[in-house]
Amino acid sequence: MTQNYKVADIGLAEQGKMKIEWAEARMPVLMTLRQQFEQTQPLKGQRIAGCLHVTKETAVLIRTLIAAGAEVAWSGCNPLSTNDEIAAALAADGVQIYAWHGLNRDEYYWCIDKTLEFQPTLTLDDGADLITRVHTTHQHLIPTIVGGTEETTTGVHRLRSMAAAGKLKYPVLAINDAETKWDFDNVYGTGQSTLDGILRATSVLLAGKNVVVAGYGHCGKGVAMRAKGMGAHVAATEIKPTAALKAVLEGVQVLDMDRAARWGDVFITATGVKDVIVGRHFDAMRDGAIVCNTGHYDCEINLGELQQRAQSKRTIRDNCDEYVMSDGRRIYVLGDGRLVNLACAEGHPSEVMDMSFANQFLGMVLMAEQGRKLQGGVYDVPKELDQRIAATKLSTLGITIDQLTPAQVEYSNSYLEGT
Ligand code: RBV
Repeated sequence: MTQNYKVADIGLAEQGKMKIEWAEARMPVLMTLRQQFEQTQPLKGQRIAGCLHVTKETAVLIRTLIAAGAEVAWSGCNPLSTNDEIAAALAADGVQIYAWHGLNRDEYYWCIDKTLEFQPTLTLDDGADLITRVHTTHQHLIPTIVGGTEETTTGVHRLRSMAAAGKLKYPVLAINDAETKWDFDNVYGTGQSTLDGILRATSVLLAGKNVVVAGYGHCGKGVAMRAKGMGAHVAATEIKPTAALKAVLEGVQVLDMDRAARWGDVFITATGVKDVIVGRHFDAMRDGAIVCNTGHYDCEINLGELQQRAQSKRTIRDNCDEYVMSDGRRIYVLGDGRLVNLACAEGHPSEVMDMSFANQFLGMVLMAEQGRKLQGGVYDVPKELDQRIAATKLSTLGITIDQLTPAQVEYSNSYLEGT
């Protein structure tokens, strides 16, 4: 029998299974959906190709998709985010998975292409690399794909550009834009896990440090909030006037990067744009500066320009490279400038991924049922689905909320009531 997986070490499966069990106990919404849809099998007959970080939380999503009837083939969506124990556990359970930590660019696309050999009917993306691959090298698959989903801000942005150019050939749900995704995952998930990654890679004291957050979107805001909570002085850099103003009114000083480069001890990029920190910024940084990225792609920090300036480079701790400049200053780069929360820690906590992946799961069900009727393009997650996920999360937390009385409904719909 040919092996339908490629992972680092299948012998790690038992550790992986325990980690998945740990996550399952913290993802009650997804587990509720699993129980519900095991009966009705809405994904029966669907072949799902997924390209999303291979973490314990993703494993819970994969198990839920399978429980609802789908066949699944999976690859990671970042060379450094695969947890090898989880990949082994999934392979041991019979999932077609092609993912290992530290793969190179060619191997990365080889893994994605393996999942496309499986001729998916649905695609599930984080960063849109899989959809892009379908639309460039595997266009023959488009007629049999009914729809897709996209997890993250950067991916949704790419897909909207593709759709505007008339190039997106099947419907894709923008999971990122669901309120139960961006308002929680991007803020609290990124906030905590980014600091978790920095601390695991460096173990520095954050209290009293000058922390520069590049980009004050939902992710940057979450990181800034948590860094402040740890006692750091926080500054943000921005290109969007309204975002910069929000930072100011939330007590975060705003600097341009040239000034921030001189001021900061720790730099975290969260912009989704390339070349946010470049050579002249490295020239201005103080000795011991720590630089990392929490945006989807690794282009935010221009490591080529750092490399050119550096006299030497060594890995001084796990996931922490020391670059020594010609004047003796040392600059530390974490996780090769890739998503620091996934490269250096475990990604977002299970409790928050519970809601993101409930959206992914229900998004897949929706696309299986309705994708055929939709044109190519980017679609929003229906509002009622968002509220349903939030309501389930609340009930699993044992929290009850009020309901409008008929009189209150009438009041809120009336335009005649005044003082
Ligand atoms: N992300 N997934 C995890 N633990 O599985 N952590 C973070 C996990 C996702 C998150 O939803 C974000 O939008 C995306 O990674 C960025 O690639």
